[in-house]
Amino acid sequence: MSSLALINEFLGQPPNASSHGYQIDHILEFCHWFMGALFIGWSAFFIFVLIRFRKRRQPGADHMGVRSGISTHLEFSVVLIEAVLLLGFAIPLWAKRVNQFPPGKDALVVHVVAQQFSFNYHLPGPDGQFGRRDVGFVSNSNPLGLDPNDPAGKDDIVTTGELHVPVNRPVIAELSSKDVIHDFFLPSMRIAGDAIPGSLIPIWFTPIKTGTDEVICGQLCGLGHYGMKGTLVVDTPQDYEAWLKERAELSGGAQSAPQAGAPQPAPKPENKPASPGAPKPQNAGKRGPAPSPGTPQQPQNKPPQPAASPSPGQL
Ligand SMILES: [Cu+2]
Repeated sequence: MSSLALINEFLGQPPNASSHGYQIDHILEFCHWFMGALFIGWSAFFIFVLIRFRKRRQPGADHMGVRSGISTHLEFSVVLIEAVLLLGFAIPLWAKRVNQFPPGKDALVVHVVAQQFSFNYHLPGPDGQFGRRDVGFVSNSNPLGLDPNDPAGKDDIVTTGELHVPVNRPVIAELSSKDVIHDFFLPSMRIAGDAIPGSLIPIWFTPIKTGTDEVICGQLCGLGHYGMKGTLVVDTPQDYEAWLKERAELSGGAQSAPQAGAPQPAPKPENKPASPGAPKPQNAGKRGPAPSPGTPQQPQNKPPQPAASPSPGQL
């Protein structure tokens, strides 16, 4: 870290590992110094007026108040600096995060499905197509409810706890949740996004350093929240290919051709009259238990290609 990152270091920020993170670090660093300067300035002013206008020296109240314009100028400067920070830096940075998604074919698209108390990852495998997911298929061995009858899902990769991504390639993570609201937070990537049941919320970042980083849940989500951590491993392209191959072999064994009488989805929530406010698909505000982790829904922030998958052969 440079000497300009003293406060970030003091606050325990892990070193930045994403392409946009330095901008966030600059804003954080500047805001802290600015707030520090304001704190010292206002404190000094407060002490000054306590002494200057003490009763012994100023027995009668002065109803005219300050005659010079200096306080107006000072306050205006503070407002101006804050406006520049907000309009010039914070809002453009945020707008780029939510509006300018990289094209799906250039990016690695991964579905992140949070649950109490871990993160599951769904990758499309060599064919670049995400297999269908249905809540009816969810079991201990199939945490995301991958449909064993869907050919597109045969080569899909599902992992829990650890996600590998290649360095220098944009990653689009589409967030959803199986139970309550979680928050997929990658401190070293300077990015976070809420994982909300019934919604698909995309976030994106480009890792620029290989290494192992922490993934944490940034939303109090239950008793086990403190332990809801995972690992993000940023690999060289070669290591990433090797990991993909290894995972594909592993999941190929686990999710190979369904046996005769392949499982059919269990009754859907629609068939459960007990469920209050019977779920309507795409009703993001719906209440009720166990939303489907995989039912395709419209992303709220609309990346250019919601169901975007890397083109075949890229993985
Ligand atoms: Cu959580």
